[in-house]
Amino acid sequence: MANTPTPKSADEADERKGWRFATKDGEAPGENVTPDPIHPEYKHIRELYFENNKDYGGRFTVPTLYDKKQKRIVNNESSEIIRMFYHAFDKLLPEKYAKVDLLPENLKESIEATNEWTYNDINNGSSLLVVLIMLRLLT
Ligand SMILES: N[C@@H](CCC(=O)N[C@@H](CS)C(=O)NCC(=O)O)C(=O)O
Repeated sequence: MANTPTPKSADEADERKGWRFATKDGEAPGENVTPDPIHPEYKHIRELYFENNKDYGGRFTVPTLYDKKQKRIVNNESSEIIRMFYHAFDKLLPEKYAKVDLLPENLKESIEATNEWTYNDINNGSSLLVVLIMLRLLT
């Protein structure tokens, strides 16, 4: 997507502030890495989380689906965002893109099954995998 801010993982210099945006003056590897066009002054994803909730106490995760008009994160759950992308934004797209069906009826069952598997065994299973690798390395 054009003008999509691409958060980079935090490094030690970020003092563990989490995912960061490229900044105008900072290094920005990759042709699609740009500052956040809505808040070019923001350095970290966490600033989006605090924007409407100064007391936010959760994790500062990506992906985040951000509403530019309401200026707020509307969803940060990948399994829900991916389902919204099937059709929720069709009206905003040029016709040639809107008519691309990302959830064709004949593939619906297998797509949903793959989403389920990915969510349970990869997204939420990765912590378990790390623990298993660590146990293996320590024993
Ligand atoms: N429930 C979320 C979790 C997303 C998630 O854990 N994202 C990771 C990157 S893949 C993240 O941003 N981690 C940063 C952190 O936990 O501080 C989803 O699946 O969308």
